[in-house]
Amino acid sequence: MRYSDVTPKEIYLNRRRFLTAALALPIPAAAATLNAGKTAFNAGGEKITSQKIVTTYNNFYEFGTGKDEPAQNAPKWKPISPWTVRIEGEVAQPKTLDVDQILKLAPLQERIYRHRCVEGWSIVVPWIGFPLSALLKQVQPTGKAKFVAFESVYDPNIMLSPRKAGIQFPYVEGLRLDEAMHPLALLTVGMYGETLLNQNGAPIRLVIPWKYGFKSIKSVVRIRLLEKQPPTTWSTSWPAAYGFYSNVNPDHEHPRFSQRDEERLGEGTLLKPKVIPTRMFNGYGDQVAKLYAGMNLDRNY
Ligand SMILES: Nc1nc2c(c(=O)[nH]1)N[C@H]1C(S)=C(S)[C@@H](COP(=O)(O)O)O[C@H]1N2
Ligand SMILES: [Mo]
Repeated sequence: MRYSDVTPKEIYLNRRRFLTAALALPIPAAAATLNAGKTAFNAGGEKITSQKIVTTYNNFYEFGTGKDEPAQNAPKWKPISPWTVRIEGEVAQPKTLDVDQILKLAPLQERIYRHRCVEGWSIVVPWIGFPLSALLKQVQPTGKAKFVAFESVYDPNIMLSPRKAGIQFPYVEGLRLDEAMHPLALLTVGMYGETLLNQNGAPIRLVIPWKYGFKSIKSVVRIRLLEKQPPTTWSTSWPAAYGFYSNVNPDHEHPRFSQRDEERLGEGTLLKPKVIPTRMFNGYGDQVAKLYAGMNLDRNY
C-alpha cells in the first residue's frame, strides 16, 4: 500500500511539497520512505492544533523571549547549508552527517503528539521524523555511554545575546541513553506535511512527548554520548524549578507555573479557554513509565 492510497488528496499533495523541499530526493524515492503509519501515534484522537498557532506561538529564546517573536525574527535567519550534525563522545564511530544523509537513515513517519510547555499550555501536532535511536545506532555507543547531550546552533549575528535572553547559549539539553533510545523520542524534520519552519527548530530538532516542551531542543548541531549526566540550559539557569528529567508530572509543583492542568491552545475562547487536567508523562505512561521504575519522580523532577 502506498502513502497516497490512505491519505486524502490534499494532504498527499502537501506531503509532496514537503518531500520536494526538504528531502531533495526524487519524489518517488522519497515517498517510498514515508510511512503510512499515521495513526500509530495519534494522541488519543485529540483535535490537531491549527498550524497557524503552532507556527506563531513559540518558545525559541535565541529569536526573542515573547511568544510571537520567533515567528517574526526566525524567518530572517538562513540555516547553514549543508546543515551538519556532529555526533561524538562515547561512541565507536563518531560521525558528522548532513541532513540528506540523516534523512536516509530511516523511513519518515508522521506522528501526532501532544506537546506541553511547562508554562501551562499544550498543543497537538502532526510531526514528521523518525526515532532518534536510528541516528544514535549509527555511531555505536560504547558501554560507557549513559547519557546523551544535545546542543543547538548559536549565531550571535542574528540571535539574542545570552544577557538579553536571560539564559545561556548555545541552548543545551540532555537525556539518559535509554530515554533517548525510546521509540517515542522523535528526531523531527517536519510538521503538517511540510518542512519545519525556522521558528519550530529547522532543519532538525527533537520532540520528546512525555517531557516538558523545553526538552525538545531545536536546530540541533551537536550530539555527545557521555558517561555522566550533562548540564541542561533550564536546570542551570533555575535549578529549583527545572531538573534534568523534566517529565510531565502534575504531582511535582513548579514554583511559578501550575502543572495540575493545561490550556489547549486554539480550542476555547478568550473568555472560556479550554482547560484540561495534565496527565502524568503527558499521557504516555503506558509506553514510558517503565523507564522510571523504582525512581522517585518528585525528587527526580
Ligand atoms: N534551542 C532552543 N530549543 C528550544 C527552546 C529554545 O528556547 N531554544 N524552547 C523550548 C521550549 S520552552 C518549548 S515549549 C519548545 C517549543 O516548541 P515549539 O515552538 O515548536 O512549539 O521548544 C523548546 N526548544
Ligand atoms: Mo516551554
